[in-house]
Amino acid sequence: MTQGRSETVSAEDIRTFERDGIVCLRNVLTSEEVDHLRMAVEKQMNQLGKSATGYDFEALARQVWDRSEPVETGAANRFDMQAMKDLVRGDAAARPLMEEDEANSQGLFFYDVAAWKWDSGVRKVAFDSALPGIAAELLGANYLNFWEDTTFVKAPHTRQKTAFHQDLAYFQIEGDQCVIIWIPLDPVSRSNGTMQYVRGSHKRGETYAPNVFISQTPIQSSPEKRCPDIEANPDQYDIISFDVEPGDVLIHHVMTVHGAGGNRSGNWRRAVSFRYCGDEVRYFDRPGAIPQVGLSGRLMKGDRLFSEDYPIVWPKPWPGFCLSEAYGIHQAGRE
Ligand SMILES: O=C(O)CCC(=O)C(=O)O
Repeated sequence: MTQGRSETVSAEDIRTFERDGIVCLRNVLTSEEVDHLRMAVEKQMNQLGKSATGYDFEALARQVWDRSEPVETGAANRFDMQAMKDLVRGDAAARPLMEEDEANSQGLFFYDVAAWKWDSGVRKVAFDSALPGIAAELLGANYLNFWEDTTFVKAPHTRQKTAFHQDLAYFQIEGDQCVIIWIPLDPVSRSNGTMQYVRGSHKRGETYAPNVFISQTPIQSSPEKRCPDIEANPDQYDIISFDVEPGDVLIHHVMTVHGAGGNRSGNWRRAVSFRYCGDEVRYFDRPGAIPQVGLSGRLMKGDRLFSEDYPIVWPKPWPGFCLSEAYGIHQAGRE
């Protein structure tokens, strides 16, 4: 592969991405790469209750709507869940975004972030797979920084939907040269919560406040407007979704509005999403953006993302260069 041209993205894919704000690419990751991610997700899930960053949003939703006892989050301290509960309960327009499910079991909507910081397998895929080249090409970026990975798992019979939202205002960035690559680790279709995208919504020129995933309720500190209630009026929107297999990826623009159904099936729906920013993006400590974990704190408003927090993953110093290994040496040297 020559630098700047990816063998897995065609001119038609680029047109689709620019027009729709979403493109599905098939067979991009190898089974070994998918396995690296599965193993990292398993480790994250085993740490639920013990890690600082792992949450079960289905449990939060149950407590919001059942008005039950405080949310038990163990060692997780990234969010103030009681404040989230109060926020949703205080929102007159909020309502449960739950699938009807006969099994009505206690599902699990697992959420975690930043496995790249401690897992070499995630770094291998984030830095050294075909993904950085594809992202750079779709964005027309000269270079690319890796922003973060996020894990979204819906266990069998998880009723909680992912509320429709737009990603920009979740991130401490200015500029929209950014893509999100959603990577299924199981076969995913409508029945177990494939992603749904409002086609062309990246071109509306509107920024929406982040919400709390279980409800459209906006994060209070964001000055942006509330995302329209797409769940209540799906026919008014051009919503597209894709049945995907492990190895496929769904790539959306940071302004594209998207959400997902719950998992009504008896199968798992594990996914990881990677976020990449191009050279036009600048750091901006955006009010209402979700706090990131373990940052060096070196970047100021208006800075390029040059920092150990956001490694440059494209272009490579030379073809075949293995950035994840170099990063591992850098990390080891610091311990
Ligand atoms: O997997 C999900 O349910 C949501 C994923 C998402 O919103 C994202 O990757 O930006």
